[in-house]
Amino acid sequence: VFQESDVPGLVLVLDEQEQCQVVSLADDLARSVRPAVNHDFIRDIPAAAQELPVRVRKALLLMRQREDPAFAHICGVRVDDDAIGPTPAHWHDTDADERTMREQVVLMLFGSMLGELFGWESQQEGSIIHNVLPISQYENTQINFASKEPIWWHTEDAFHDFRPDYVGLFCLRNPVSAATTVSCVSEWDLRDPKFGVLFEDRFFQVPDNSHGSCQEAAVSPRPVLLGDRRRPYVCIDPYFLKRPDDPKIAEVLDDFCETVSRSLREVVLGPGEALFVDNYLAVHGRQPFHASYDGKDRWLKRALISRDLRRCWPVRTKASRQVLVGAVSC
Ligand SMILES: O=C(O)CCC(=O)C(=O)O
Ligand SMILES: [Fe+2]
Repeated sequence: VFQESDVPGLVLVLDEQEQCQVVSLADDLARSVRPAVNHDFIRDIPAAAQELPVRVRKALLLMRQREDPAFAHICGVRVDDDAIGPTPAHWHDTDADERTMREQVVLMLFGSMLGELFGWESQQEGSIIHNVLPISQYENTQINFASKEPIWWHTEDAFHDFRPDYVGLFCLRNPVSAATTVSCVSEWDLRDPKFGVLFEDRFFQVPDNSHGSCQEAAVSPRPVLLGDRRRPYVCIDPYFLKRPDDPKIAEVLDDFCETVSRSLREVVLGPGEALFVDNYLAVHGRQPFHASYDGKDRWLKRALISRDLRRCWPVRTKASRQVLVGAVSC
């Protein structure tokens, strides 16, 4: 059924009929939500998603139920480049949000097959759908608004106990073919017993820049690998991980990072393509690219998805069950 590749990911190319089905479903919903996505609307999405093409539902449900594939690349939704208008200069642009309602709805529909969408209070003002676009002020910063600086591969929100189970990206435009990078746990040779130390609670992961500058926030030690030794889950953002004091442990960590980097692949998202990454079974990042700040730059929408928001009750905000306390500001 699917165009299976020889990698631990799945590629699904929608046919003509499926494309129309997705777009008309999204358009109907988008019309009812203008001008802004609100939480009542998001709660209606899972029921509407039952009307997605069966191949899309099967692919994403497979990813959720079997925990394999570790990522899904879904291609074929048409994006009208004129209708979405210029790439905004900042993530906070309500006009741009309105122009891209259809695309946001597609991302929500697809994402809801994997779980519940949520936002962080400390990130893009609690938005459920994020903008990923270059902002000149962050050109050289380790954040998804960067362009000259690569985004080192990472687990999304690795510092947080209630990090997303999946990260969903939907590409609006990518004129310079900047690549998203992905590497999957199943590709890493971790048989060497030395990697056992990575399962121990000894690593200090601080919040990344997207949650504001809280580098000094108190964090408790945690493992980099968890679960079954033969098929572990991963949780690491090396750029924001404190270097272990013990040189032997630091060396194991370096070897681990090298192992991950060796199997890093590039996925170039084109307009209308979505990528869902299992945030426990794969890491992702992005290659650097040239930003022009001319309204035509690369522009993605992003969603964070939890398999179960109920377990996130300790960090629920008053505002909504779907907005969680991220990094505590300092
Ligand atoms: O821009 C991309 O392709 C991915 C960036 C990223 O890591 C993110 O937004 O979480
Ligand atoms: Fe990321």
